[in-house]
Amino acid sequence: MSPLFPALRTADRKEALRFGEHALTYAELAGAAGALAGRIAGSGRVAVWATPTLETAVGVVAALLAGVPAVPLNPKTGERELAHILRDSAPTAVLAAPGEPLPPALAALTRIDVVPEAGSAADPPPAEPDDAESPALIVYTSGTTGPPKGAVLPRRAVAGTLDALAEVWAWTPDDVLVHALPLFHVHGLILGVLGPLRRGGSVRHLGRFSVEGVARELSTGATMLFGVPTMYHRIAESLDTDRELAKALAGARLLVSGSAALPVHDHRRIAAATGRTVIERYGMTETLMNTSVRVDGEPRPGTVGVPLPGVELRLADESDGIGEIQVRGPNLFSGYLNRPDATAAAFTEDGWFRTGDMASLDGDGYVRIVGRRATDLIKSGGYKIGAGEIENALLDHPGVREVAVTGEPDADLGERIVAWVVPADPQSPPTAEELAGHVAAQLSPHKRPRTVRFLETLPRNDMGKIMKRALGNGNG
Ligand code: MCA
Ligand code: AMP
Repeated sequence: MSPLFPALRTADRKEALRFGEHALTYAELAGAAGALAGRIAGSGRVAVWATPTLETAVGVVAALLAGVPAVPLNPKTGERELAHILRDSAPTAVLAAPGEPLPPALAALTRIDVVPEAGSAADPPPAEPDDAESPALIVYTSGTTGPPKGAVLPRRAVAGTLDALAEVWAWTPDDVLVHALPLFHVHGLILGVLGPLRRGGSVRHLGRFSVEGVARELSTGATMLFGVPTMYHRIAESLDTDRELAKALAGARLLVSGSAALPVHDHRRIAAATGRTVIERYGMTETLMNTSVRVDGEPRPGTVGVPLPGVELRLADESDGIGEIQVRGPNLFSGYLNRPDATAAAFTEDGWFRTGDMASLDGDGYVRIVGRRATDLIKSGGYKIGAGEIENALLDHPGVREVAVTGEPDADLGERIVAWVVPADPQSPPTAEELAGHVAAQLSPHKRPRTVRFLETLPRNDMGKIMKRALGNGNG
């Protein structure tokens, strides 16, 4: 297979990566990542402590150059989830920024500091593995029940999805991407960092999202923005009062939203203030990108566009024009790590991947996502979160006797996690803050319930199964 990053071979002085004050040219990145690749070559798997920093980008590129599968870790992962991921992925080493404190769970691993200034551009980076099927990244993603599963993403899928996007977005080396997404998921890491590097373009990462940061970068040379709907919602909220922001967005070449549906209301507000239509693309950790509105196609808010080149898409078990999206193509993962059962269950007998997303098709093939098959999956802030994992964590809290978790509509987050709790002692129930803190510490802060409602009993059917649909206006 040809190299993932051709621009590292012709390493020049063009800026590749910028994180705040810290930047690297292609020549510097080739030097730093090449030197690190030499150090980690032959390691089984490496974990990457994925803070939103230059070090994370260099560490992941080094792993890809060395052909060592990288497991990006959310640095805010709580104890229980981190222990699970480490047990499951069994990395031999962890790559981290020098001085970055690491939790005790990582103490048994060899720590390798990522030094962006290291290495010499004079030494060419090592040859990348030829095998297109060799695993590039293992990205953890939640299901309805149980702990997150590691999606094994081969080099073929990473290259294929990025090249398909380049075609439909006319993405070139001249593009400068701005984003503020976390670097432990597909959106922020593969699309947001590896995408520009594969094209030989540039990326500027804001460290953390702010509307001001987006406006600043788009008015000083950035050409594209990638964000989740929560970010576009916050941008839409600011547009009325911020002329500079509207001007900056109007000047962008491409505004792309994904990871969850961008409400048509926010589409309209942004279009009205900037004259620009946000383009939506639809993907999944296991499939990388499936569809997108094309830059030369008709923008159609409320749809996620058409299948990407090379991706086959069908609707299964259609009723009233709505069916489950199933896909096939070079963009797909190789399977879940250590989970042949779950991998088999994810595919149909004839080899199509079941996304669990329900959609209809416009006459000309544009895909409209209308919901999800499993109501126990919640999308909050663009993060996929399983109700079951939160319920399990809450059941471990001594103040909780019974619990059900649902998602409720939220203008900012898309969906908000709601925990319905029967307290162990009705006289002194735990506080909502305590329960949110417990989930944040065990799983991850973005999985914490934003609302806690106390009940005397949970509604159950004759079989004893909790009837989530009977809980408030939850979608469960
Ligand atoms: C709050 N915090 C807490 C607690 N409460 N920490 C510990 N205990 C607590 N009880 C902290 C958080 O750690 C965080 O810290 C801060 O408070 C705010 O957290 P949060 O509420 O999560 O932030 P937010 O303001 O709601 O964030 C909105 C966001 C975020 C920036 C839009 O949701 C986000 O980055 N979303 C992106 C998700 C994403 O990339 N999804 C891609 C996966 P601190 O202030 O230090 O941060 S989907 C994918 O990849 C597929 C392929 C696709 O299609 O794209
Ligand atoms: P994740 O498993 O975190 O990779 O999230 C994948 C899921 O995000 C998909 O199965 C969809 O439900 C959802 N998703 C991603 N992009 C979009 C989009 N543009 N519109 C609606 N849902 C989306």
